[in-house]
Amino acid sequence: MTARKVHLEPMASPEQQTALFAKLDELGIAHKTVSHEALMTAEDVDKAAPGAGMSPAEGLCKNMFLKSKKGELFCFTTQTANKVDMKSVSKKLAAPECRFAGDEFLASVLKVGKGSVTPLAAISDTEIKCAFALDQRLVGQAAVWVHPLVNTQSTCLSFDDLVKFLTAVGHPPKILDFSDMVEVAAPAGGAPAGKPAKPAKPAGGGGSAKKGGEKREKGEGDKEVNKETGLGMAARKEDDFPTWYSDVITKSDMIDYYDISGCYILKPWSFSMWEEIQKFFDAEIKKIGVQGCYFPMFVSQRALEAEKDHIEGFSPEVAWVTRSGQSELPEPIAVRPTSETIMYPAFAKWIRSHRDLPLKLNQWCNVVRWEFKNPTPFIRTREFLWQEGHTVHSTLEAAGEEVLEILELYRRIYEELLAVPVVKGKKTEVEKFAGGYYTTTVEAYIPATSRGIQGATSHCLGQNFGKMFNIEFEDEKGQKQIPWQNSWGCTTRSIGVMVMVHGDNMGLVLPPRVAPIQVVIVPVVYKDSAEVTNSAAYELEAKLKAAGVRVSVDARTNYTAGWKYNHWEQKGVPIRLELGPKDLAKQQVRMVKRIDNSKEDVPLSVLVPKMQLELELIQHQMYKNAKDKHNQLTKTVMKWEEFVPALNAGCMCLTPFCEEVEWEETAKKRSKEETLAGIEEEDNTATSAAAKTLCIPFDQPPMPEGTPCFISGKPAKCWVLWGRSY
Ligand code: 86X
Repeated sequence: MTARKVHLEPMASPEQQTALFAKLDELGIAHKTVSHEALMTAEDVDKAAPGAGMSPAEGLCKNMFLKSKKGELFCFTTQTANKVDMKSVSKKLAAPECRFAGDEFLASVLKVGKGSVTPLAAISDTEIKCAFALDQRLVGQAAVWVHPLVNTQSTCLSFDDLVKFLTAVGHPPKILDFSDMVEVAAPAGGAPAGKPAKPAKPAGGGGSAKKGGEKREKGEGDKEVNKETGLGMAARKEDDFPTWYSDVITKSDMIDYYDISGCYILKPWSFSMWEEIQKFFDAEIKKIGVQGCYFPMFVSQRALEAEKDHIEGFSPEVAWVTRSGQSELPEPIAVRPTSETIMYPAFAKWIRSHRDLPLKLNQWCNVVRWEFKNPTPFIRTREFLWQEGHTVHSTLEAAGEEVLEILELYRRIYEELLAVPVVKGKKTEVEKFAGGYYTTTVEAYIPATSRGIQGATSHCLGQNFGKMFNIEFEDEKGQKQIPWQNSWGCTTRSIGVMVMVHGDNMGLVLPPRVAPIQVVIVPVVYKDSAEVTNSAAYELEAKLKAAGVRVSVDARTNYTAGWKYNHWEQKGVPIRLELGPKDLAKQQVRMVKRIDNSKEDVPLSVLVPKMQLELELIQHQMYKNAKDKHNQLTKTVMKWEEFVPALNAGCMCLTPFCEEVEWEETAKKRSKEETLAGIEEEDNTATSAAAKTLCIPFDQPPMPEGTPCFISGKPAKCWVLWGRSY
C-alpha cells in the first residue's frame, strides 16, 4: 500500500484514548483495535480494510458531523456502503438544512481531529452539545468498525455494545430509519437498460463473505439512488407516466423491445401472467360448453371482403402478405385482425340443424392490427394475444344470456385475478361494434393518466353475420332460420392495465393470483452459516410449494441480500421472506409485504397457513385500494358546466343522458373544444382532450322522474359513464 500524506491536524491525545478503552472495559464491552494509515474518507476505509484485517466489509462505518440551521450538532454513523445524502439525513434527524459542521466544532466538542469523526467521541462531549445518531441498517450487527478517536486506528465492537456505550456516556443514540428510501441498482456503466447492475461486492465466494451481524434494511453498497428522482424508477409515476411505465415493464423483466414498431417481446415474467388468465378463463368457458379450436391466421382478400361493410373502417389496419421470397403471391393474403371472416364460412358449412346448436368455439391466438396511433406495450400493440370466442345460438335469448355470462368472467379476470375494478355495461350506439347488435364491456380506469380503458368486450352480433355468411339452421318445425351469434374477446392489454393501476415508484406490484412468484425467500448468508441458512430456506420452499404457493429461493451467491430485496421489489413479488441465522435461532422468518413494505416476524411453525392467508389478504387489499380510488374518481355530474372541470380534475363522469347520437357527438366535440381552449397549444391531440362514453353501466342509480339530460336538457333515459380514454 502506498504511503499517504498524514494530515497534521489536531489529534485526540493518547490519554483520551486510554480513557475511552477503560470505559469500554468498564462496561464489559468486547473490543478489538487495529492500526492503519490515516483514513480520511469512506473510500479510504473500504480500500484499507482488508489489508488492515478489518472484516467483514459490511461493518465498516463512515460518520457525518453535522450542524443544523439552528446550530444543533449531530454525529451520524452509517456503513461506508450506504449512500446517504445530506437532505435525507436532515429530514430523518428532523433538523432543518444540515451542513457539515466546521472543524472548530470537531476540535471543541468531539475533541478529535479532521477525518476522525466517530461515535466513540461521545465520551468527550461531556456537555452534551452533540446528539448521536445511527443508521438503522446497522442494527443487530455483530461487527461495527469505528475510529477510537484517531483515524490511524479502527476499533471493532458490536452494534449493541455501541448503543450501550453511547447510552452510558449520556448520549443514547437516535436510530434513523432509511427503509423508506428506495435505493436501486443503477445500471452500471455499460449495463443494458433494464438489467440490474452487477453488485460491486459479491456476497458469497471469495474472502469478503459477510459474517457477524445480520442486517435488516437495504443498504448494500451496490445500490444507487437515482440521481434525479431519489427513487428506483427512472421517473415518478405521477411526474412522467410514460417513462415510468416503460421503466417498470423493462426493469421487472416483463417486456423487451423489438425492432418493429408496435411489437414487443413478452418475457416469461409477463407471459406467465397471461397463462394464469388463460388457465382461469379457459376452465370457466369449458364449464359452459365452449370448445377450443384453432383457425388459420391468414385470410384471403375475397373472404375478408365478404363482410365489407364493417371491415371498411378497419381496412387501413389490415396487414398483407404479398410476397414469398422474391416472387409476388398470385393474390395477397391478409393476416387476421380478428377471425369472423375466417371462421364464419366454416360455420355456414357445419351448421345445418338446430341439433348443431349451440356451437361454442374459442381460440387463443395472436392477431395483427397495423395501427398508427402511438403504440404502448400491452395497451396498444400491432400484434397482440387474445382469446376470441365465437358462438352460435338458435335464439336471441340464449345468445343474450351467454353475452352476460362471458362478461361476468371478464369482470372476474379483472377484479379477482388482476385486482382491477371495472364497470360492466353496455356500449352506446356510437361506441358499439358496428357489425353487431349490441356490445357489452368491462371498463377500467387508470387514475395516473385519468383515462378510461376498455377491458374486454362481449358482443351480441344478432343475425347480421348469419345473413352475410349464409349461416342457416332448420328449427324443430323444419323451418330455415338465421341463428343468433355472439363474439367476445379479451387481450393481453389486461396485463398493461394491471401494471398501470398497481405499479408504484419502486416498480411493479403484483396481485398474488397472477404473480409468477408469490413468495421469494432470501437467505441472508454469512460465511460460516451459509449452508445451514440455505438448506433451511429450501426446506421452507418445499413446504410452501407442497401447499400450492408459488415460491422461490434466491440463493444466488453473486448478489447481496440487499440487491435481491430491491430486485424482487421491482418485479412486484407480493411477499419477501428474509431468513438469517438469528431468525433461524428464533425459529422465525422476517416477512416483508410489497404492497406497503410492512414487516413482521413469522414463526416457522405457522408459515404455510400464514402465507396462504397473507396472499389472500394482499389480493383483497389491492382490489380495495384500487376500488376506493376508482370510486373517488367517479363523479356524478348533473349539468354541462361541471363536466369538463370534473374531467380536468381527473375524474370519470356519471351523467343523466338522453341517449341521442347527436348529443353524444356534441359532448365529445364540446369537451374537446373547452379543454383545448383552457390549455396551451402543445398536447392538443384530439383523442386526449375529448371525452367519450365508456358505457351505460348495468348498475344504474335511481333516476328521479323528470331528470334532465346533462347536455341536451331533454328527459334523461339513463346514467352514462364518460371519460377521456385510451
Ligand atoms: C371488431 C369484433 C370481435 C371477436 C371482438 O371484439 C371480440 C373478438 N371479434 C372485432 N373488429 C374488427 O372486426 C376489425 C376488423 C378489421 Cl379488418 C380490423 F383491421 C380491425 C378490427 N378491429 C375490431
